[in-house]
Amino acid sequence: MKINKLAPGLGVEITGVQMSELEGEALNSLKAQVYENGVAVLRDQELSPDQHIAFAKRWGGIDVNPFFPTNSGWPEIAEVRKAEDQKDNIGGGWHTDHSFDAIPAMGSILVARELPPVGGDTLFSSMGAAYDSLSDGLKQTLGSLRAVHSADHIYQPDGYYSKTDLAGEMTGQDLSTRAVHPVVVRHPVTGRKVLYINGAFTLHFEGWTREESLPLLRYLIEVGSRDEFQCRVQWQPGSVAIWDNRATWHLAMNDYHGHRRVMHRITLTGEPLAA
Ligand SMILES: O=C(O)CCC(=O)C(=O)O
Ligand SMILES: [Fe+2]
Repeated sequence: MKINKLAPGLGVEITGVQMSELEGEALNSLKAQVYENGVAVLRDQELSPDQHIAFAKRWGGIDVNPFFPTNSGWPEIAEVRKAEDQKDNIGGGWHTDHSFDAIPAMGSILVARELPPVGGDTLFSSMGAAYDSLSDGLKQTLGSLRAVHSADHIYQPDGYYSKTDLAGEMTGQDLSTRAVHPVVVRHPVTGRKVLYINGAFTLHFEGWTREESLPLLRYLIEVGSRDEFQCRVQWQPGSVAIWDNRATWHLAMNDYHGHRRVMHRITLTGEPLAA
């Protein structure tokens, strides 16, 4: 396994292994890379949908995402698609997946299936580094706060994703989502303190109004999206990214209009979060 850093603060590129063959100690060292670095991109993978599912099961549990179109025949796989004539993309703003669940998904395994000729990169940002950069005073204030998360404004039929592929999936389902989490979470594996709010799903601090919360939320979102905490994954045929939702945010670049992009995603089960 050859490992190169993608940026000083987070992200590694891994070559020289086939995920489909990884188990035991080798799988554990890949897991450690993801937990320590937030995101790992593996190159030159030959991974069929069945092998994608088998790998995710060896990692841990699979959360079937109720909001995404499944790839016919593989309910565990969500398709993240953008058509040639589509303008809005999925994941185009900074977010972490599933913070609106009581036990948010640990992370995802995203496989490139159809890529635009250029563009369509995914950016990641380190929430450990963002937290570390704050003053002791703000850290102390945030340490006593919890925040309310929901995705109702995104997945409801008139929500933000009604202009994407997800629209058709959303009819007739109970889509109400709500969870409360500490604003600063101790990463369940590394023990590192991470900032756990995000621009897509965090509505307000518990016990505060939305209006009162917005100035501080906006400030934290600005800090979390600074260049110095980011890395960029440039996809190639055969690339697979595995990321940790607790340690990172991500953003899918929407700079390839007129071209199709199809990714296969499996969401990994997480564990309860605590301060
Ligand atoms: O398409 C991508 O690069 C990422 C989209 C996204 O936000 C996700 O799959 O969670
Ligand atoms: Fe996402």
